[in-house]
Amino acid sequence: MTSTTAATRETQAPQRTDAIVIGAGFGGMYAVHRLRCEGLSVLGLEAGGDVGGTWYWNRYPGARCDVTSIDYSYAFSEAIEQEWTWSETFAAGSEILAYANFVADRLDLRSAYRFNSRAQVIAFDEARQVWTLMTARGERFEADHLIMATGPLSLPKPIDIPGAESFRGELYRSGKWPHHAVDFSGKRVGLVGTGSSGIQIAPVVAETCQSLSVFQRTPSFTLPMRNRAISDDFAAQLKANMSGLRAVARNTFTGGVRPLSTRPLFSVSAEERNELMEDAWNKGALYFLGLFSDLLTNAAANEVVADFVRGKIDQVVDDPVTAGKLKPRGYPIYARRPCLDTHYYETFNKPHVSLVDCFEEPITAITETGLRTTQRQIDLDVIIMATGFDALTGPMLAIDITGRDGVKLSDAWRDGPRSYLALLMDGFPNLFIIGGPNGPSILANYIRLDEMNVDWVVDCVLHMRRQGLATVEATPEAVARWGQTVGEIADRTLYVKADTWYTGANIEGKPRGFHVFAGGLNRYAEVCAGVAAAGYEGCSFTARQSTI
Ligand code: N01
Repeated sequence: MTSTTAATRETQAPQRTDAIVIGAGFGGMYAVHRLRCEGLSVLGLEAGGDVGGTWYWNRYPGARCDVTSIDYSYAFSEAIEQEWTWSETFAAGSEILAYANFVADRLDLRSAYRFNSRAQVIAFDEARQVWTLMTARGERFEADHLIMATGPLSLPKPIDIPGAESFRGELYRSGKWPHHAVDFSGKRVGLVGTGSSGIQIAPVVAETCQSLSVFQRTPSFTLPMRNRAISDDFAAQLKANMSGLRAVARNTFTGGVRPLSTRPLFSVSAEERNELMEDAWNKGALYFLGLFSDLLTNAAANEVVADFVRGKIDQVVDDPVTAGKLKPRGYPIYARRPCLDTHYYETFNKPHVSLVDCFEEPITAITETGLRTTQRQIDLDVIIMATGFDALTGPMLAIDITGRDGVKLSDAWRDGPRSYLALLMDGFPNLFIIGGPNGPSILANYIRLDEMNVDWVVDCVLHMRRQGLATVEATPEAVARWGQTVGEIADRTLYVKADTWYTGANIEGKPRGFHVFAGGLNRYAEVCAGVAAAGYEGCSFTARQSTI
């Protein structure tokens, strides 16, 4: 872009719509659709080149959702449910992206969006009661309502190992994977990071590369996904029973139809629970995750299950030293996001795959020819950084947002994110968040949460229009009360016992805290519906100013 073009854009009158939706992931797409259905003018902005959100960016080999495809899909349209057929129980990233594209085509969503448009500076103009926005390309827009559907995991963590620019080979990041095919054959590959992304990447890359070195710092607990093809018969049965499945899912803790138990671990004998765990392990993670009710509240029960999984690592991995290093210790199972894998532990039995323990030998630099640890230089042709995200708050804080009285979001969230129901804030009128911090967020089925949040937001906007109201925001008291509720529930769980991206521990200098509502999606839905039914209790509105 020439500077003249940028200057011209800055002097042009900004385009004005009723609402701006930031993000073309599942939350943003549904927000655009619902607002348009209600007759509002909507502009969608998306930094990527097309729809899909996380699935647009995370195209790494082996990418697959750890929520079943039947749950990880929209429920708002029966027609779409009937027209789309999933091919596997856990869909691959490419199939989910194809689904996002199918929905975008079906509902003509792209016509509302500007792609390759990254929102950069956003400010509330109090005199005019309007949000003003400028993109990284200098385009300017205005709207009454601003809907942040920026996602919890859309900002990759910066590479914190020095020397990346000096590497002469190929360097990829799992969260910003290129759109072209990457050929690993005959190449020495180094994979840094063993969270959900790294654990999915390793087995696939190991199939074709010359050698794979997996750089592991904190070992993750991972469970066998046991993904299966969905037969035509089963797909037909699912479609025939979709409304019932959706009703069940809506009333669960996670928003999915997976099995859940009310049985505390120590309520059954050691022999019986071993049989239960063995059976569930063989059936797959979906069953294993729902075995006992108290794993996140009872440390002793948690340790029994953690030990079972460690025992499985011993059974699968041939080399006892490697098996020992792969075993997670020092934090409760499920306090970090449990990973679901396909042959991850088995991958370490391949002669060309090795594990580098970054606790014993931390990586000190990326060099011209590979990675250097405190003990040696490992020469590589390809480095894959699967090192995670500045999660939950990072994507919104990456935008320069200024609310009422010139208050910056970065100041309002200096000690951690503050919000009411994860939907509204105080001091940021008409700014709505979809899937935001302090909500069920990453503990829930995200698409169910997106739909729930969008419906609440759109209903609130319609309420305002009916009542002649100009702005809505949360009261400071409601924000404080909600923060306390979220904190009290978190403190009763083991989530707070691990250093994870859940708590901000993966980003240096980030305020620590578990800013996720751990009371269940079903409970959260009740609370949000109750607030709306009580006339938006905890919210303050201003009336529309007369123009006469
Ligand atoms: O990121 P992570 P992710 N040197 O933060 C390591 C979702 N997701 O992209 O823990 C060496 O979990 C870091 O080590 P440590 C899902 O919610 C879902 O894998 O900091 N290592 C860790 O091992 C998931 O939880 C799906 O000690 C370094 C890893 O990098 C979330 O995204 C698939 C390092 C980062 O793991 C994030 O997963 C993928 C360094 N300097 C993602 N810096 C599915 O649906 C970081 N690490 C299946």
